[in-house]
Amino acid sequence: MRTSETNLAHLIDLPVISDPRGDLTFVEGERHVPFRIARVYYLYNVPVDAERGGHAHYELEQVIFALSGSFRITVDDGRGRAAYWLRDPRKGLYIRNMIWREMDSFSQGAVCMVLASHPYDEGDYLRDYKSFMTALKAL
Ligand code: T46
Repeated sequence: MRTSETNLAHLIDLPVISDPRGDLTFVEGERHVPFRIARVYYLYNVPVDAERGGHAHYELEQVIFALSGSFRITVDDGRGRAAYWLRDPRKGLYIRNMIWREMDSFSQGAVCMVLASHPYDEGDYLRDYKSFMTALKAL
């Protein structure tokens, strides 16, 4: 696993095993990603003009992959923003808790897979930017 760091998020490079039959990439919780994987979900049939995300999580950590196609993720820690283009299925974006994220610019047919540290819990979401900033200040 190789990572490139920023304060807001970092990219994780997964292993790839290539042979004449194609490429194989695998991921193991607590080895390639820094948490036990409790949930996997994926986004597909996303219209190219769709905007997803627009929230943060109190506790949830995630690693986000573009299994096919590409899209942009903008991350925000309340002090600064950074944008990442995901387009390589071997590279995942690790986003810790208390980071606002927005996703857009999906290519036609893009497939986004997300590995998550916890089961789904709507109570873990901050879906309003002002509430996110207030929660950050309370930390
Ligand atoms: C994130 C980005 C990358 C469930 O019932 N179970 C689930 O595991 C998920 C992820 C969602 N849902 C429900 C909650 C909403 O009623 O599915 C509906 C759509 O979810 P949401 O609007 O949160 O979808 P996105 O694409 O904006 O955000 C999702 C994740 O929720 C979020 O954690 O970081 O993908």
